[in-house]
Amino acid sequence: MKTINLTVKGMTCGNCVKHVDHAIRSISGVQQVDIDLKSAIAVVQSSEEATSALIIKALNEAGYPSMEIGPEVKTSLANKSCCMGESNCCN
Ligand SMILES: [Cu+2]
Repeated sequence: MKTINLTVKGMTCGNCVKHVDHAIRSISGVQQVDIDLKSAIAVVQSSEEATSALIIKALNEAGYPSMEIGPEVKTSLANKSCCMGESNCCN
């Protein structure tokens, strides 16, 4: 098992989170996906089979450009999303 941390652009509501979750889980080898909407970060637990390149490609195709980040970037990105948990910001 390994952990892949990603920033995901374009998530503005719970539906986006579902789409991103679904896109990531479609990659074989992915075991668990945790997505934080506010900080625009997805944390993926997977086997070696699932690479960050495959996940990023799937997310790009789903319309959510993403980038792999190290675990240390997580905190500095917190609270920088435009939406901050509002429910209707996806228009
Ligand atoms: Cu949305």
